[in-house]
Amino acid sequence: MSRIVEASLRLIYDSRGRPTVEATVSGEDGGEGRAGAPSGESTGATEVQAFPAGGVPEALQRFRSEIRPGLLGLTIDDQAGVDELLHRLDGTPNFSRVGGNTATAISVATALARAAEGGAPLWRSLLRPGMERMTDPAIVGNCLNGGRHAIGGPEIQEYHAVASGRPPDSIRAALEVHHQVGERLKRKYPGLALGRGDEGGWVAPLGNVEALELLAQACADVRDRLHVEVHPGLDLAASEFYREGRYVYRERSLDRDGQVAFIAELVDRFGLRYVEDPIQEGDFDGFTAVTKAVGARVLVVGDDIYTTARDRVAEGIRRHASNAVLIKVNQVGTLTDTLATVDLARSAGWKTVTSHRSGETPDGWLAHLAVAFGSAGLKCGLLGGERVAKLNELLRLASPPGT
Ligand code: 2PG
Ligand code: MG
Repeated sequence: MSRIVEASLRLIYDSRGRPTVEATVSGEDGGEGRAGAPSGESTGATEVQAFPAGGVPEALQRFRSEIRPGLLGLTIDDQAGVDELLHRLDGTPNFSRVGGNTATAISVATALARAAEGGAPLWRSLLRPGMERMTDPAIVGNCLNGGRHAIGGPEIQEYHAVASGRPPDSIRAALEVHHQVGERLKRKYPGLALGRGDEGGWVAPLGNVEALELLAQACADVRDRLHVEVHPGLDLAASEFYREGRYVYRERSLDRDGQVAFIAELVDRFGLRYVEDPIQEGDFDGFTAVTKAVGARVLVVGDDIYTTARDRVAEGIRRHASNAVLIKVNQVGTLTDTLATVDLARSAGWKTVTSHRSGETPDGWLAHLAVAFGSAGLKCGLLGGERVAKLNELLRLASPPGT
C-alpha cells in the first residue's frame, strides 16, 4: 500500500495550442505517473465539462486548495478511491467545478504511478477480466479531415483507413493510405495549396462522396500491395451538420430516412468497415435504423450519443442502437467511470474503440488503454507528433524489450 506523497497539476498546451492540464502523481515507493488531458472540438452534449467556468487558472487553484490535500491521504493502489474523491470534491453531475480534464489527468497519472511501482506496463495493470494476453486493436487512422476539424473540407468530419493485423503491419498500411491520399490529391489539384486538419488528415475542397471515393481507391491499392486488410471508415459527427430536422450537406440535405439510406449506400458502394456517429446524438431510433440496415457487416460506433457514459450505453444496448461504443476518458472524467462503461459494453457483446481527441498531447498512454480494454480499434490519427506518439507506443507494446 503505497501512499500518494506528492501530486501536482500544471498548465500545458494541446496540439491546437490551447491550454489544458497535466498531472503528476508520486507514490511513497518511488513510482511516478504523469498524464496530460486532451480536448475535444466536436464535443457531445452530454459529456462532462472540460474545465470550470474560470478555465485552467480556476482548475489549478481548485487543485491546490482542495484536491491535492485530499489526494495526499490516499494510496496509489486505490484507483476507485482517487476517482471517488474527485467526484466528491466536485459535487456536480458533470465535473463543472473540478473540470473533466483535471479529473482525467489525475486519474490516469495515478494509474501510471501504480503501474510504475509494480514494474508493469499500464495496460497490464488495467487488463479487463477474462483477458490474459495482449490483443491487437485495429488502427482507425484519420486520412482526410472535414467538419469542425478543418477549414474548407467536406461536412463529414473524418475519413479513416481502418487497418487490422499486427501493429507493425496495420500501422504501416494505415500510414501508406495517408501518403497515397496525399499523392492523389496532388495529382488532382496540381499547384493547389493543400492543408492538414486538426487530426493530421488532409484537407481539400472535395465533396463528401468524392473524398470517400479517393480514400477507398487508396485503401484498395495499399491492400493489394501490402496484403493487409485496410478498408475505409467514417466518423460523420452528424450532430455538427444537423439543422432543423435535416442533415445538411453542401450537395443536398436529407431527412432521417434519407440519411439512413445514404449510409447504407456508402457501406455497399465503398465497402466501409467503420461508421461512427452517422446520426445526430439525440436520435437513438435513427441509430437503431442504421444498425439494423448495416450492423451485420460494419462497426456502427456511437460517440456523441453515448459520451462514454455507462447509463447512455445501457440505453443504447436496450435499444440495439449500435454494436460499438467510442471510449474517451475525458468524456466522463475518470478511469473508474470509463472502465464501468467498457465492462458493460463487453458484457453485451459490443466492441469498444478507444479514442484520442482532436486536441491532443504527446502522451502515449492511450495505446495502453486500447490494449487493456481489449478494444477492437485504437482511433488516434496518423500524422503529427501527438498522433504518432500513440502509434509508436503501440509498437513498443507489441515488441517489448528482449523480443
Ligand atoms: C470525435 C473526436 C476525435 P473531438 O469526434 O470522434 O476524432 O473529435 O475530439 O473534437 O470530439
Ligand atoms: Mg466522433
